[in-house]
Amino acid sequence: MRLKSALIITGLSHHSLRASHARVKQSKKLMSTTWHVLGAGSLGTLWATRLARAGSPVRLIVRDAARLQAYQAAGGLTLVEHGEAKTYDIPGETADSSEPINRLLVACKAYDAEQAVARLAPRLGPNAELILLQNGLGSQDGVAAQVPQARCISASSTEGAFREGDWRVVFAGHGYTWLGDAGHPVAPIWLEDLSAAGIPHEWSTDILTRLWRKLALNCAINPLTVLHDCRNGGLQEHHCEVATLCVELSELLERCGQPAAAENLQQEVERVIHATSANYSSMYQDVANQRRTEISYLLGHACKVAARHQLNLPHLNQLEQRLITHLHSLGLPSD
Ligand code: NAD
Ligand code: KPL
Repeated sequence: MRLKSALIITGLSHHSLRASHARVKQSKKLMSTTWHVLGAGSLGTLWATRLARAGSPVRLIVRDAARLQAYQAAGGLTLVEHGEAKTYDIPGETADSSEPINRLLVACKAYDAEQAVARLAPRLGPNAELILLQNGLGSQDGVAAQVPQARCISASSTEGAFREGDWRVVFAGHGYTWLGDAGHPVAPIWLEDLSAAGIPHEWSTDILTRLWRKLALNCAINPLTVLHDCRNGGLQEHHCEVATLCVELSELLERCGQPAAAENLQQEVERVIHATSANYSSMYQDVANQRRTEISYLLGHACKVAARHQLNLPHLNQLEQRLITHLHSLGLPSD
C-alpha cells in the first residue's frame, strides 16, 4: 500500500522503480572497491555470495587454471540458505591475473594463508587491506610478514558453513564476526559493505583477546573430542580432564598478556560444551573426513608460546603429543 502511494506521488511505475534500483546497484558496483576473495571454500563462498547479492563488486581467486575452468563451467557459486539454493555468477580468476588488488578477503585454511598471500603480494595496491578469516593464531603474523605494506585485519567468526559439493556451500549456523587490527584501532569504512550484505559483525579494539579466547576454547574442546571420539557433549564425562586443561590454558593466557581472555575460561568452556553438545567439533570433522587439521595454529601454537615463555604446562603438552600420535596413526599430517 505504502509503495503504491509512493509510486503515485513520484509518478514512477513499478518498472521504472526497478530500473532505478538496478541503476543504483550498478553505480555502487562501479564506485566501490572490489572485494577479491581468496578461496572458494565454506567461508569464502559465504562471504562472496552475500557481498555480491548486496551489489558489492566481488572477484573470486581460485587455485589454478584447471580450477578456474571448472568454476566457470559450474556457472558460479551456490549458497544454500534455509534449504533454498541460489547461484551467483561471480567472476573468477587465478593469482596470475593482472588486475590490482586493493581489498583481499583471505578465506583459506590457516596452513595455506601465508603462501597464498605471498603469491598475490605483487598485485597488492599501495593502500591494500587484507581481511584474515583464519581460525587460531600464528597465520596472521605469517601473512603480515609477507605484505608489510598492507593493512591486515584479523577476524574471529562464529558463523558456520560447510561445503556440500564443489562450488556449493550450506549456510549452517548463524553467528557473528568480530574484526580488528591490533596495530590500528580505527575501523575501516567498508564495514558498511558488510552491513549492506547482512553479515553480522562488530569492530573490535581487542581482537587479539578474542582470538586468544577462541583459541583457548578450541584447545580445551577440539583435541579431546578427537581423542575420545565423541561429540562436544561427550566431554561432560571428562570433566576433570577439561578442567585441568582450562587451568593450564588460563596460566598461558595470563603469561602472554591476555588476562581478559583467561577470565572464567572453565565456565565458558563448560557453557560451550553444553550449548553445542550435539555438534562435532571442527577438528573432529576434519579428522573424520581425512582432512588436514589446523592443529599448528591451535594447540600447537599454544604449546609453542608456552615454551617461548618457559612455562611448564604438562597436560597441554601431553595432549599435543597424544593428538600428533593419533593423527599419524591415521596417516594425517600433524603440522
Ligand atoms: P575450506 O577448506 O572450506 O576453504 C578453503 C578454500 O581455500 C578451499 O577451497 C581451498 O581450495 C582454497 N585455497 C587454499 N589455498 C588456495 C590458494 N592458494 N588459492 C586459491 N584458493 C586456495 O575452509 P573454510 O572452512 O572456509 O575455513 C577457512 C578458515 O575459516 C579456517 O581457518 C577455518 O578454521 C575458519 N572458520 C571456518 C568456519 C566454517 O564454518 N567453515 C567457521 C569459522 C572459522
Ligand atoms: O569453535 C568450535 C569448533 O568446533 O571449532 C567450538 C564449537 C567452539 C568447539 O571448540
